[in-house]
Amino acid sequence: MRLLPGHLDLAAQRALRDRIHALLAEAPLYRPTMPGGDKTMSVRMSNCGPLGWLTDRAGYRYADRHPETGRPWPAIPDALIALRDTVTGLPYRPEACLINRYDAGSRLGLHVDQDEGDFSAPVVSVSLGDQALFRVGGATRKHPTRSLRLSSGDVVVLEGESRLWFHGVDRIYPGTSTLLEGGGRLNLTLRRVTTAPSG
Ligand code: MD6
Ligand code: FE
Repeated sequence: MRLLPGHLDLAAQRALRDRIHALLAEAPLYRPTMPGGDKTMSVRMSNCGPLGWLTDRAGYRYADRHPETGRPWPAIPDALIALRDTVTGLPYRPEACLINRYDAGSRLGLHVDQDEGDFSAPVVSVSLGDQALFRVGGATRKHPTRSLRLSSGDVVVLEGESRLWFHGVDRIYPGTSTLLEGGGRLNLTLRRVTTAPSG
C-alpha cells in the first residue's frame, strides 16, 4: 500500500470539491442498502464514470446507471484521470469512481474491493474534508491491522499484494477541515472494473 500525504494542495482540493459538487447535482448521493436489505449504510454514495459501484438488497455490483434517477453516471473529472495516471504510471483509464460521503457519525466496515474483474490494476483513493481513521489489515479478516489518519488531499494506492487487503474507516474527526461546507468527508475511489488493456 502507498500513502501519498498531501498529494493535492489546497487549490487542487478546492477545484476537485467544486467539480464533485457539480457532479452530485446530476447524480445525487443516495443511501445504499446492504445485501439482504435489512441494513442501510451510514455512508452515502454516488459514482462517476462509465460504471458505478452499487449495493442494494440484491447485492454488490457495478451498473451503468444511477439506481434512483436511472440516468447514466456523469464522466470522471479530468483532474482525477490525470491524478491516477500520475500516481500509477498506467495509461489505461479508470472505469469507475465511487464517491463516498461521510457525515459526523459515518463509518465503513472492513472490506476488500473485490467486485472488479481485474485485480492487477491498482485502486487509487483521494480524501477531501475531515480527517478519517483508516484501518488496513491484510489478506484475511484475522490479519492484524494498523490505523492511520487520512487528511484532506491525501491519496491512498492499493496495488500489488495490498490490492486485496482488508481496509475500512472506523470514524471521522468532525471539525478537522473547513473544505466541505457543513463538515464531513468525501472519499473518491478510482477503479478499473473490466480487464485492463495490456501494453
Ligand atoms: C475511504 N476507502 O477512505 C474508504 N478502497 O473512505 C476505501 O475503501 C479504499 O481508500 C480501496 C482503495 C483505497 C481506499
Ligand atoms: Fe475500499
